Amino acid sequence: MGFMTIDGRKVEFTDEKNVLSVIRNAGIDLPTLCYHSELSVFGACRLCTVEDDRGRTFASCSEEPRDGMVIYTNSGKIKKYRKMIVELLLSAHCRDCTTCVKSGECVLQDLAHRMNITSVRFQNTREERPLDTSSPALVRDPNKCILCGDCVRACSELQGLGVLGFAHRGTDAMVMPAFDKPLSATDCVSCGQCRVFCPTGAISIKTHMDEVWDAIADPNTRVVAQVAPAVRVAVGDAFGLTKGHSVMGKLVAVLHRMGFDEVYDTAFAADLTIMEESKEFLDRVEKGEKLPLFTSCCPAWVKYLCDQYPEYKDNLSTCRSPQGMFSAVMKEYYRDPEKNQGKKTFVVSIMPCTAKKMEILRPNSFTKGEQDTDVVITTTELIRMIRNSGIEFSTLATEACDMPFGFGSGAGVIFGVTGGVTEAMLRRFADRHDKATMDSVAEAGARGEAGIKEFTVTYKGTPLNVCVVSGLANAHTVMENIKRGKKQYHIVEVMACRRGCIMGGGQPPRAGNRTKTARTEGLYQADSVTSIRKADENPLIVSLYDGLLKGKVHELLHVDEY
Ligand code: HC1
Ligand code: SF4
Repeated sequence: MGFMTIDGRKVEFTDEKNVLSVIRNAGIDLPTLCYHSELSVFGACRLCTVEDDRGRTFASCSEEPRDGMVIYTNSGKIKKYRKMIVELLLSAHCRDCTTCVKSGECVLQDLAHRMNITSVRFQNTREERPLDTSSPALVRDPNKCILCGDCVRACSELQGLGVLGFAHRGTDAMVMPAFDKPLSATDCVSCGQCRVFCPTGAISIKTHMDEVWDAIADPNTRVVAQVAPAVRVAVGDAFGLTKGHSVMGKLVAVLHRMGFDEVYDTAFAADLTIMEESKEFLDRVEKGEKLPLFTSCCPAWVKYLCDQYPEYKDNLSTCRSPQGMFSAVMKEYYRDPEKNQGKKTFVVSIMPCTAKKMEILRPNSFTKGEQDTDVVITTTELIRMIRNSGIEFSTLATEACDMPFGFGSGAGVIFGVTGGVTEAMLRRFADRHDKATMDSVAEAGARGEAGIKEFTVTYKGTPLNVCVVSGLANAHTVMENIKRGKKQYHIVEVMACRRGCIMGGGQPPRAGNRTKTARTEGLYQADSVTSIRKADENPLIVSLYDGLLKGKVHELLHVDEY
């Protein structure tokens, strides 16, 4: 513990790792473009520069706090300096703010407002560069890059992939994939973490909102929505509601009002996934083959494994993701002419994830040669569409999902947080469904924010080694341990994004620790108020196996190969 003086006020500090954190904890929102607590310190943007009592200026993100320090965060010199940095960044930046997809969420735009920059004194000497639209999920616009390196560090430090890097020097410096290859020709898995960390519009979501509005406008099309678990806890705060609280009932209402014919919960299909994946798992344990079983619901992880560890492809569960299962079942339901009444069915999947846009194009997630999910929109696009519709979201009365697929158990809801798939499967293995049983499953070891969690459970006398992973850099560690024989697991759950889908690449960005915790707690809370908390007790699932799925389980719910 120590004390420093910040702008004339004595401030205590304890274990903050840099002066910037002490300043922010003291209630001063010092701007930064390149600082993120979960990434390494880069010190490139210099916006967090402060001055000490000897007139020395330094970047507060890269300075350790020391007892007795005297700091000024807003001296005349610092203010001028900070404004100049932003002006220089703006001078080399495409400034089509009104039409930029990041407008309203752009940190650079915010800073320009905050510093009252109404004109830029310097000329842009950078040549205009073409956009990279090759990825199914993201658009890279080099003209909006400010060289903060956030995307570079997110891709290499969190995902262990290093798809993006710095090229050239001086005023020619650029961020790009190696040899300026298009993203689609790299190891990119479309996870969108680079986009989450990008403070400007240099990496943005490839949007599909217009396709959805067009389908809604077509009277011959039945537009069906499925809403992923993690979406419900990331929308409310955009409309002034409590951060992290589930707004599923309002989402159903707003989607109906926007013109969707039917609205469903992907948690219903997550229940289906649990039924299939647990069966597949027990079968493999009995035969002692293809272990560990790797979960397959995260498309970024599936692509990572197929690209980096193809020798383990057979270990992936053959289950389609809940998104894929839902759309296959939905399309099959409306193949019946009596039900479709001559209308085309258009399935819109609302996801926290950019990689889901890639998953729907994978030929192994088609049924009868047809694409099951027509369009994926992310949470960020959904929020924009709600604003576009002008509907007052915060005051909407809640509504329930439609039938016949309108209910997901609590087990399906917790899929959206790391460890959720495992916990849902352990609930399935439990004989009882009372609170004490559910609580003991919750304490088995799947919960918590750690990137790698390991524990052992016993099922019918057999000890099962479980590993729960989030973040692909952590997946790399686990895969190397498995490959070298250092670890033996029976099941490995992997979600590509740290903390799971709640922090997916399509969620509203700039989520701090409070938001991450609120989203996690929001999903566990939504689960705890559900009376059916086991996938196998969802009555809609039970009747589906006796009806539509008869003889079609493999065709609709599994992939033939990866
Ligand atoms: Fe996910 Fe899943 S949990 S992958 O994180 O298995 O995207 O929310 O929809 O498909 O259910 C995402 C979330 C989501 C699938 C489910
Ligand atoms: Fe890297 Fe993911 Fe961005 Fe692709 S989408 S460049 S894998 S961070």
